[in-house]
Amino acid sequence: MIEQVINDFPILKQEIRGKRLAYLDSGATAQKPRQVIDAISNFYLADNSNVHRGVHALSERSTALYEGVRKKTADFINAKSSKEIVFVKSTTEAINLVAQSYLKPLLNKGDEILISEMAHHANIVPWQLIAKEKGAELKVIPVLDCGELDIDKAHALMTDRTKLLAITHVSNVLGTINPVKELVDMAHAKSIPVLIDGAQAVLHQKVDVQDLDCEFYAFSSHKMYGPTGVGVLFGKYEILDSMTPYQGGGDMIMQVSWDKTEFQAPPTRFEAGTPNIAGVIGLGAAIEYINDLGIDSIYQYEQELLTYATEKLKTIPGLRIIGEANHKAAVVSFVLDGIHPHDIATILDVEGIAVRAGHHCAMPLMERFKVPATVRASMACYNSKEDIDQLVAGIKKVIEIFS
Ligand code: 7TS
Repeated sequence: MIEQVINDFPILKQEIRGKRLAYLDSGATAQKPRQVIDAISNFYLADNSNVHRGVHALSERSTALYEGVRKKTADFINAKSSKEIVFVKSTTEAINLVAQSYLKPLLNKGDEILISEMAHHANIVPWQLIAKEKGAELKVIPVLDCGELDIDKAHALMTDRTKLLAITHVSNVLGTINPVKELVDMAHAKSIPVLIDGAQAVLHQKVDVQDLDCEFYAFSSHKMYGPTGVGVLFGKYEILDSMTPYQGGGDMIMQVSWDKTEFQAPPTRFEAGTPNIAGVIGLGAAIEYINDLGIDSIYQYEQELLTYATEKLKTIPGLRIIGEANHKAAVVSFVLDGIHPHDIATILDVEGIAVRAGHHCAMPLMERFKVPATVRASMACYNSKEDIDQLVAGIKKVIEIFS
């Protein structure tokens, strides 16, 4: 796979500080293949116009392209209909939309929102905001030492006061792939709706929202080889149709008078104002790119890299991997005895290696593992064993410098 793929990512061919670039920070944002960059620039060169507005040819063309990506996105996650796909700016915005338009109106004093200890802040803070406003409470599913969710505790924490389970599909820190289908079934048995944060899942493995049967699924284009500024909220149509928008403006209305406003049907109801049209076109190209490579091949390839990286890293004395779940995506977080993660990342950078060091927007999880931060190497389809070897050599250099 790698020989074919690497040529599609011109950015990866540069040197950083005179060293070969090993980009191991796809968890923060993935690089974009030429196909995505070309789709965006071709849109501006040939098709640019606002959508859903004009009757002129360019507007019809851009509307068709934009709506075409909605269909492509629906097919990508096997949604029943493209009407279940809302374009937003990010996973963060998708979760805020559900918090404000779906859950807040349903929430009463004493109600509970169930999240997990491995949640990204994007799947914590929107719930905290509405819980505070409505006198509701956040309940947290604990993470076991191995980095897996405590499923028994999850079960016990689902009560008749639980109004939503908001769960991470793949942890951006631990790499854990959670048993989301099992959790959805468990929640549904107690009539609890489920939102899945799929920001770190969609680029690594096949997602089928009909099979999962979740009420909502959120993800970001930029983590799956698409541009920044576009996110997707999948919602079951009947639920989207029951929701009142929390942002108003152009395009989302049927009729506006001084007395009242009638809204469009979903998904338009939730897309106030001019959307990120070129970004959505780019997302369409990213989906095509993934489909062409084959998501199952990507999964297999990345699993090989993960195994290779884990084995190599484990041979380094003083290195501790945080997150050793049985079922993991290609993400490895680690700490080194006596060396701060920021120092590690700074020295690795000098060696041409891009990793993220910090709390990864998961501060409660850092507290859980009693570390201030971790170093995270996150992989994608364009990485190779050479990148891992470079990382391992870089870490050995760090240890040498600090010894
Ligand atoms: N959920 C998870 C699991 C994430 O990893 C991220 C971003 C988000 C939500 C938010 O996505 P956004 O596109 O709205 O920002 N995670 C990371 C990361 O791990 N490093 O940088 C961003």
